[in-house]
Amino acid sequence: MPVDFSGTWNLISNDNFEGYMVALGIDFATRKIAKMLKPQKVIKQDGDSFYIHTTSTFRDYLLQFKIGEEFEEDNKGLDNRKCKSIVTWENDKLVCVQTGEKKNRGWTHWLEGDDLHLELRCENQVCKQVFKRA
Ligand code: VLP
Repeated sequence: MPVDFSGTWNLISNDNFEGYMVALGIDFATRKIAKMLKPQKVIKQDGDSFYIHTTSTFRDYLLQFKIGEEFEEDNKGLDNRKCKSIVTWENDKLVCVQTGEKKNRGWTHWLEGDDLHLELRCENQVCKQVFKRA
């Protein structure tokens, strides 16, 4: 039985989001707004199919994928760069590699106790987010 990430999750900490956004080329004004946000994630996991909806008062981002199937990701409302993404299991961690213009881009989700963790990577920057169940 794989880990089940399903649920509604609220952000409680966000380490080096600024560095991650700078690496993505997000402009100053957008970064100022974005770093004040407390996004919520709604995750639906059904076998190999995932729905991850990140919502905030400013912008939303919906990602749907199947494990092991590469897809085109548009990052609309984020940095708007297109990339080829693939998500796989590495033990109990969900690992996404986002291949495109930015080197070393991707993210990893895992559960630790009752918390949802997310590491966001771009170039030499790592942002670490923690969410609690709503
Ligand atoms: C862009 C960078 C903030 C900042 C401007 C807009 C959506 C894993 C993965 C699923 C993400 C979240 C990406 C955050 C990048 C912000 C708007 C913030 C709310 O999550 O769960 O896509 O990549």
